[in-house]
Amino acid sequence: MKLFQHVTDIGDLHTALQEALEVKNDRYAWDSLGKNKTCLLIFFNNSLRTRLSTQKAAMNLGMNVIVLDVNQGAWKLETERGVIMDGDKSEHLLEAIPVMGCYCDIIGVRSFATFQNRADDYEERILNQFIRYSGRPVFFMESATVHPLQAFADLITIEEFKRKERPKVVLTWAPHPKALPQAVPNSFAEWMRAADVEFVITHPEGYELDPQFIGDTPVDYDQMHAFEGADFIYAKNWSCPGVTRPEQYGQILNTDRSWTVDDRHMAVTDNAYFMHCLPVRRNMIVTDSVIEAPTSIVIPEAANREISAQVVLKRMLQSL
Ligand code: AN0
Ligand code: CP
Repeated sequence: MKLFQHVTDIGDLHTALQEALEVKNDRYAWDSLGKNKTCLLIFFNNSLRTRLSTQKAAMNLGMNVIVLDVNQGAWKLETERGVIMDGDKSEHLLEAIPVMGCYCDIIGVRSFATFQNRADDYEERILNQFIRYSGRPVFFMESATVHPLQAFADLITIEEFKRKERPKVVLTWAPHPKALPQAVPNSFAEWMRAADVEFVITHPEGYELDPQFIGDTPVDYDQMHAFEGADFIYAKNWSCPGVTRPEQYGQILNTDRSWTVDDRHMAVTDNAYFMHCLPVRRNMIVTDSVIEAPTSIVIPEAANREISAQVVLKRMLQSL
């Protein structure tokens, strides 16, 4: 595997889940696969889980790991071509990327949506430059539009906890004080459509996700109705995707706290498990009571980030 961006990059999902299970059963079984191989993790944004779980996954495989926080200690990078660099940016991404490629065998990159312009974010300008100019396999650690390591870990978690063959999985929007990207819901939708689940999305009007990710997934504007009989509730905030009105891209259109997932919501589900990618703002996205309930599986979900990252790194190492 040379690229990990979309669900299609992982190939057959049954095989991938089987491999995830094998890795989870004995995560040190491939500890010489990464000998003398270096994994470089580039962060343009903050992270707790992605940073730690991906390092751990690489170490399980015997790799060396270098982590760079671009905004702490590296030169400020220009990303646009053709700019006269007489401002505060000392280096261009077009030199920085091939240089980074010189020091590693595999590169992971986190670079969130900037919300300045929908087209730029949805074209994945930054990550595509890493793919073109690094000369290395690239895996996305949350880009402007996708967070595939999260979605893969979410799928592994659903597989582990499901009580019926084809569970009902509901992705629900929930309120948040800051404008957040659509990467997590986009990837979650993409992966759930490929999985054997009944998938439903609920959000207030105006928050319609891009059809390239949700396809023909049913969207219910009535949150309580969508929750009925659910086996998994997957909460997440996202800002306006600007599908029909690009000028609204990245805006907060709704702050209605009746969308906060609480016991009233969970009561109409089929004793559903609660999921969230974390970090989560309590009593905005979900109440203390729901996230602390025995049906909350946010911690095992986060633990599976090590497993999804290890499967991806293992496959990349095997195809070097
Ligand atoms: C980010 C987001 O919503 O995309 C990262 C989540 C994994 N969340 C925040 O910035 C709070
Ligand atoms: N879920 C997730 O990606 O968390 P971090 O932003 O802490 O890496």
